[in-house]
Amino acid sequence: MSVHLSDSLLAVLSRATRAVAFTGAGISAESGVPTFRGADGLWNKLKPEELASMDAFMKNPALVWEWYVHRKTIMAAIVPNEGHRALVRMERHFAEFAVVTQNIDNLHRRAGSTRVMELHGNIERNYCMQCGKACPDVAVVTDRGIPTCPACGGRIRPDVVWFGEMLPDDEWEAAVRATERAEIFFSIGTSGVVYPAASLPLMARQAGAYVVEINPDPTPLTPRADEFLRGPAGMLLPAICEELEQCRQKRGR
Ligand code: BV8
Ligand code: ZN
Repeated sequence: MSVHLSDSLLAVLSRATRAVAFTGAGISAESGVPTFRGADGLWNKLKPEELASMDAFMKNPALVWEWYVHRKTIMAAIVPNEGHRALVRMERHFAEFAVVTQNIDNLHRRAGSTRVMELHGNIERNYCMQCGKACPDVAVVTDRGIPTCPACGGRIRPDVVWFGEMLPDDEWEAAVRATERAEIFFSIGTSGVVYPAASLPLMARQAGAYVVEINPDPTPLTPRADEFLRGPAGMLLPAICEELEQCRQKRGR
């Protein structure tokens, strides 16, 4: 499907060598993962502070595990969509290309993206809160209480970043480095309300990147982006890829 891209975006696509794709729950919506704040949003039914926080887990670990088991079940049943696959194609056309994601669904890696920074962790990983042991294949049977560590008996938790928790240093620092080097920065399917992740698009702009927002709805970033492409990522990202590949062919690269 052809999409009209502005001359300024085409000019940047034809010369940029370093790019970042910053993604939120919206890029996984077309795979069937409910977003957080949309009409079918997870948070609408469940409040983040009631579930995605250490307090919630200490207060009611079984409830929190029940929510994560529900989401693990959804995420195990879905596959990457055209938007994820377009980012894998895009990667080949830049000397430096990073996917910086807020998502914990592992869909970028499963699609084949090779440089993925997971700012908020990954639902497929769990670890022991006592000894830190990774417990990847923990069988969470919430009606028999919550899983405990085979090595020390400590409580096991999902390896995700809860509200009030610091982001993993290495992922965050790598994301900031890539953002500051980017010549083009795509902000894809995020409502831009969760910090510090939401500060990346503006950091990119300040560092001189051309910031392109892809979302069916405007967000707080929209007025400050260089370009707002209104629509679903699964349609817009493949169209951008087409243009990119044509630019590269014209330039014989
Ligand atoms: C931190 C993992 C430093 C878990 C998530 C008080 C105390 C402490 C901190 C704070 C505080 N007040 C504020 C903060 C900061 C807080 C924060 O930002 N709160 C917000 C809500 C105000 N941040 C933190 O706590 C962070 N840590 O600050 O540490 C610190 C430490 C101690 C004390 C002080 C400071 C940690 C934040 C990480 C939270 N964990 N996830 C889990 O998933 O279970 S956040 C969660 O929200 C997900 O990661 C999600 O990705 C993220 C952002 O949401 P979006 O991805 O944007 O999803 P959303 O549904 O909102 O939007 C979807 C968009 O897609 C929409 O715009 C929609 O239009 C669009 N869309 C829909 N369909 C499509 C589409 N787009 C394209 N195509 C489509 N087809
Ligand atoms: Zn342990």
